[in-house]
Amino acid sequence: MAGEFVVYGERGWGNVAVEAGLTLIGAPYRVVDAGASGPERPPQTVTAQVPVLELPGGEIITESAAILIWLADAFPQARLSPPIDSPRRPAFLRWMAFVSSSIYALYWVRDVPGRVVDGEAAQAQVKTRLAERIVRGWGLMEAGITPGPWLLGEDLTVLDLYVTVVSRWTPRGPLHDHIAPRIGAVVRRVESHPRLAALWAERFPLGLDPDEG
Ligand SMILES: N[C@@H](CCC(=O)N[C@@H](CS)C(=O)NCC(=O)O)C(=O)O
Repeated sequence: MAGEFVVYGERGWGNVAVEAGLTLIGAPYRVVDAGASGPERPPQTVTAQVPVLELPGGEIITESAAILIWLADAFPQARLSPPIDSPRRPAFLRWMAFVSSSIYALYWVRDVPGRVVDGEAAQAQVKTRLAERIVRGWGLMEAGITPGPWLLGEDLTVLDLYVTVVSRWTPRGPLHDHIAPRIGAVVRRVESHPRLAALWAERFPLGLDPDEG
């Protein structure tokens, strides 16, 4: 596919997984700052959230999991997803959807509990409960996969990129060391991937902990 992609997003937010995918694919792209401090979010989206990927032809894709799956399928030579007839395809789709719906989606409330409840005490409780739920989600995934070097075995996929970004949000340290150590080991491998090191340093350095994301 010729032409440039445009990624709308912010440092440390879910769009960094999309940037990682495009980097491994080797496709040309530019990033538009559409985060808290950036200019307006792309008006084409329903939720006004990022990531948003604009294709070279101008079409828009939203939803991080959909974007990553589409990219992997559109560039099969990059081998970033198990092919449709692979025995690993069901697990790939299952965990991509799980990370999106059972973990990532919770941050919309966890980061700003005032979106759903009033009062300091209630908001603190919602924050705690959702943190527990997020931890439980990672625990379920840890128990449900048998990683090789990468989460689905021998080949790195966009699931590894997605999990690396989403699992870096709270509670990163305990999560990677204790709650989901096998996932943590894969995340460290993704973080030190030679073709991604520069991206992580610039777009999601360790120590950057966007409370929203
Ligand atoms: N379901 C969406 C969630 C996207 C999302 O929560 N994005 C965050 C950044 S990581 C965002 O835009 N936050 C700002 C807001 O919700 O206003 C997806 O998977 O792409």
